[in-house]
Amino acid sequence: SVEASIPEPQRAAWKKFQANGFISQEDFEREVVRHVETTLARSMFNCDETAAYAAASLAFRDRLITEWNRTQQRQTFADGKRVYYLSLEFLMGRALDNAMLNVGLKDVAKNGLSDLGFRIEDIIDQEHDAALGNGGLGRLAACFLDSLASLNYPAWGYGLRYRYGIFKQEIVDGYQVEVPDYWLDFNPWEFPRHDVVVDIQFYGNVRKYQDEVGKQIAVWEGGEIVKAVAYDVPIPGFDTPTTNNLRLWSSKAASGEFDFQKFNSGDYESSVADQQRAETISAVLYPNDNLERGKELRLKQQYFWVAASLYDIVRRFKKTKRAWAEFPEQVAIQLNDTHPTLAVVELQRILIDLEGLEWDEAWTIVTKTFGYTNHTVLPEALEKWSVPLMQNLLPRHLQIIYEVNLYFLQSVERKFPKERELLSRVSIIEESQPKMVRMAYLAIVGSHKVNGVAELHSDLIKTTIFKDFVKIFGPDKFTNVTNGITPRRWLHQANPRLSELIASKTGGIGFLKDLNLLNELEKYVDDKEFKKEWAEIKYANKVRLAKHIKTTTGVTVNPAALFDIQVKRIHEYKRQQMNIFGVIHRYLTIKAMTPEERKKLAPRVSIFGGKAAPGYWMAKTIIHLINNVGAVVNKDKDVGDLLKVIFLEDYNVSKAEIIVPASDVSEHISTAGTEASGTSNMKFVLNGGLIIGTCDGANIEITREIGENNIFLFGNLAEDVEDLRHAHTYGSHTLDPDLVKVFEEIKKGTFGDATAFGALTGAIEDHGDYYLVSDDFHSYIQTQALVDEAYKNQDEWISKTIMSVARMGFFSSDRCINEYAESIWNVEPLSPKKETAPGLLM
Ligand code: IMP
Ligand code: B1N
Repeated sequence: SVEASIPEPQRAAWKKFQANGFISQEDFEREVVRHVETTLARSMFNCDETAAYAAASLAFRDRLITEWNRTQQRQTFADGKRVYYLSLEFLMGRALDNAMLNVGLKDVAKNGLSDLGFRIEDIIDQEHDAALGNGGLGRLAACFLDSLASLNYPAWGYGLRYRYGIFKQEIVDGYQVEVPDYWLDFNPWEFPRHDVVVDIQFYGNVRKYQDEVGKQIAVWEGGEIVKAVAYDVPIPGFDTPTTNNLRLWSSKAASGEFDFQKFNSGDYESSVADQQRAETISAVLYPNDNLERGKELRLKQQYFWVAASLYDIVRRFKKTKRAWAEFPEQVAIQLNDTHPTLAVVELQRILIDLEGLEWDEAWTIVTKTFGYTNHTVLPEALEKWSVPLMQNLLPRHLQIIYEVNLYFLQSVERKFPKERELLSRVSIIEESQPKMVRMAYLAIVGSHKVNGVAELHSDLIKTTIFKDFVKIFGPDKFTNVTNGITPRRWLHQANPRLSELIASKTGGIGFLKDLNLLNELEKYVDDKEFKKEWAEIKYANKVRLAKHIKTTTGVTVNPAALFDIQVKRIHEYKRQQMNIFGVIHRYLTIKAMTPEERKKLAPRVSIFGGKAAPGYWMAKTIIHLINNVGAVVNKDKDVGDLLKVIFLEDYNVSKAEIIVPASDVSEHISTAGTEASGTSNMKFVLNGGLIIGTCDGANIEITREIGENNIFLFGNLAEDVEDLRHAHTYGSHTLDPDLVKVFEEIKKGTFGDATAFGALTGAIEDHGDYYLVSDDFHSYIQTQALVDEAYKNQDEWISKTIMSVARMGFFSSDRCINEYAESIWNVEPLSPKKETAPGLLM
C-alpha cells in the first residue's frame, strides 16, 4: 500500500540493488546452479531432470516477477482503467516453455541447459499441467490472459486455486477411471500472498433497522467466516515486458472467535471439522463441462471467489481516492459465463450496505461496470440456484436479488403494460417448486453488454433464450465477439518448425503479433519447394504423434495414413458417437471388399481423446464403445493399415500441443446450433489441418475466411433442428439404413457385450434422437468419402492447407481481446515504453 512505500531519500539504495533477471546464457546458468545448490539444496551429484526443471523454472520465475513488479507499478502510476476477467476456470497448461518463448530467451535456455547436461525438451516435459479448467471455456480464459498481456492491457484474472484440477483420466479395460490430480507438490509459478487475506462470510441472518435520519439499514450478521488467501501467478506477454497478474484464491479456516468459542467449550473435534470444511471450498474443480448440477459447495465456491475478488478490486479503487461515480471509469469486470454473477449482487451490497450509497446511484455504477459473456444455449448448462439454498447461504444477497428483480419487472411493466406473460417469462425468479434464481437473467440485467462467442451463437441467443431481453433492452445491449486463440502457444510453441517456416516467408516473427500477416503465405500455394517443406513438417508432426500413440497404447500406426482426429470433452451434443458409428461403417465396408478393392482405399487412423464428466453415464459409454471398436479393428488382419482406431488417454493442454499439429482432418461435428463456438477448430486449421464439420459455431466463420472449398461441411442447419426434433417425437422416425447396419453389428456383440451399448443405440432408436445422429449420418458418411478422395490428391490437399493457414488471421485472440476492449471495456493498452511518470521505480 502507499503507507508501506519507501520514502524518497532511501529509494536510491533500492534502485541500486533492484533485481533485474538474467539476459545472457552465462547469467542463466549461474541462476540455475544457484537454485539447484541453495533453493533445492542439491548439487551436480544429484541433479536429475526434475531438479533441473525446478531450477530452470525458478530462474525464469525470478525474471518474470521482476517484470511483474514493474508492470504493477507502471499500471498503478498510470492510474487508468483496468480490466478484471472473472473466471471459475483457467486452463493454463504448462508455463515454462511459454515463459521462455514470451520473454524471447528460449535459445539462451536451450544452450544453457545443454551446457549443464540437459536437453531442453526433457526439462519442459517434467512440468505438470496447471489444469484448473474443463475445456474450451477455461482454455479461452488462458488465451485471453496471454493476449491481454501481449497487447499491454492493464488486466487481472481472478479465479480459484483448486487443490485438485480436472481429474487425470485412465482407461482400464476400455472404461474411464478418474484419478485425482494433485498438482501443487511443486509449483514455482505461484506466489503466496499471506498478507492478502480477505474474510468471507456465509450463512447468518439480516437485521434491518432505521437510522437517525430514517434510512433503512441492513446488517448481515452471524454465520461463519472463511479466509481467502491470494496466490499470484505472473502472466508474461509475448515480446513485451508487460507481465500481468492472475490472482487465485485459496480457502483457509478463520481461527477467529467462532472456532475459539467451540474450542473453549470443549468441542475440539467440531472445531477441527470446521477447519476441514473451510478448506473444502477451494479443494476441487467441478469436472462438468456444459452442465450445472446445483450443488451447495459450488455456490459456496462462487461466492467465496467473487467476494474476495471484489473486495480486492474495491480496495484498489479506494486507494485512488476517487468518487464512487468514477468506479466504472476505472474498473471493467467481465463475467466469464454466469458463474461469477453473484459479483453483480455483491458490488451492489458493498455500495449500499457498506458504503452508504443510494440504491439507484449504486445500481448505475454496477451495470456500467459489468459485461457478461454467454457460452452456451444448452438448457442443462444454464445456471439456476434454488431460492431456499441461497436464502440459507447468502440471506442478504437473496434480498438484493429480489429487489433487483422488483425494480426490473416494474420497469418492464411500465414499458409493456399489457403483457403479463412477459413478466413471468423474464422474471429473475422462476416460480417453480422450489423457486429458482435464473443466473443468466440476473447477469443480463446487471450488465451493460451481453455477448455471445461466435456469430451464429450470438444470433441464436438473441432469437431464442434471451429474445425477450432484446425486446426490453434493445438490440444494442447484445453483441458478438467471436472467440480466438493465442498463436504463441498454438502455433509457435506447439509447432516450432511450421512457425519457423512461416517466419522465413513473412519477414520474421511479426505474424505472431499480427496474425493477418499470414496472408503473405498465399503467394506460396504453388511454390514447389515451399510445399515440400510444408508437407515434411506435417509428416514429422505425425511421426511425433505416432510415437506417442505407440508408447501410450502399444498400437503401431502408419504416419502416411490420413490422421482423422476428434479431441474434446465427450458429450452427446459433440457427437463422438456419430464419429465412432462412422468408423464402424468404414470397418464393415472394408470387411465386405475384395483385396483388389481394398488396395484403392486411403489408409486412415481415427484418433479420439477427451474426458467424460464422472457422472455422465452416456459419455462414458461412448468412450467404452470407442475402445472396444479399437480392440477389434486394430487386430483384424483383413484391415491392417487401412483403419486404426485410437483412444488417447488423459487429453489435456500439453497433449493437445502434440496432437493438434498432427491432424490431416479434425472433426467438429456438433448438432447444428449446440456448439457455441469451439476453439480447437481454429487451432487445427492454423496448424495446417482441414476440418470436417457441421454449420455450427465458429466453423461458419472459419468457412467464410478460408473459403468453402477448403472445408468439408455436412449436415442439417441450425434453423431446421427444431422441426426435425418435433418430427422425431410426433411423426414416424425411420433410421438411416447404414446406421441400422452399424447398430445390428453392435447388437450382434462384435464389439463386446451388446447390452453395454443399449443406452447409446436406444437414445437414437427409441428416445427421439435428440442430437440428430441419424438425420446427419448419411451426409456425414458421404462427406467422409469426399475427404478420402481429396486426400489422394496430395498436391491439391497441401495447397488447401496452405491457403487455409494464410487466411486464419482473424482467429487470433489478440483480435478478439481488442474487440472486447473497444466495444465492451473501453480500456486502452498501457505500453511500457511510453511510461514517464515521476517517481517510478525503474
Ligand atoms: P494492488 O493494486 O494494491 O493489489 O497492488 C498491486 C501491485 O501494484 C503491488 O504489489 C505493487 O507492486 C504495485 N503498487 C500498488 N500500489 C503502489 C504504489 O502506490 N506505488 C507503487 N507501486 C504500487
Ligand atoms: O465455451 C467455449 C466454446 O468454444 C464452446 O463452444 C462452449 O461449449 C464452451 C458450464 C461450460 N460453454 N459452456 C461451458 C463450462 C463449464 C460449466 O460448468 C458451462 N463451456 C462452454 C468458449 O467460448
